[in-house]
Amino acid sequence: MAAAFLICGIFVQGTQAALAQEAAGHTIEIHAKRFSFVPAEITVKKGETVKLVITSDDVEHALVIPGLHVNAKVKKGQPAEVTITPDKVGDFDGKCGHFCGTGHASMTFVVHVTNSE
Ligand SMILES: [Cu+2]
Repeated sequence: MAAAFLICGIFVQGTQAALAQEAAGHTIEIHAKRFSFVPAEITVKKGETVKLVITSDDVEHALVIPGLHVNAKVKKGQPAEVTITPDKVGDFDGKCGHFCGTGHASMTFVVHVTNSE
């Protein structure tokens, strides 16, 4: 009886840890700087939850990815966090959504969403 409880306890603990990891997904750090995002493209799997942490290295920027419903203001000294779980395979174009100077239009970003297999 005691042994059964013990095994059960270990199993539950392991499952909770796995679930917590799954929910958290993984984090991708992106830096915004006149006039580019670094990295300028990322690849994520369909159905996978990914947290994007966007940091400005100079002035205010924004990361806008219409196809993934992302619109994040990125103020200097205030990293922005966005969580995405893409449900479609494809390439989703993003760009800077806050005018930041002459090269603003060249601040592009791409999310490649691939099949989970
Ligand atoms: Cu800009």
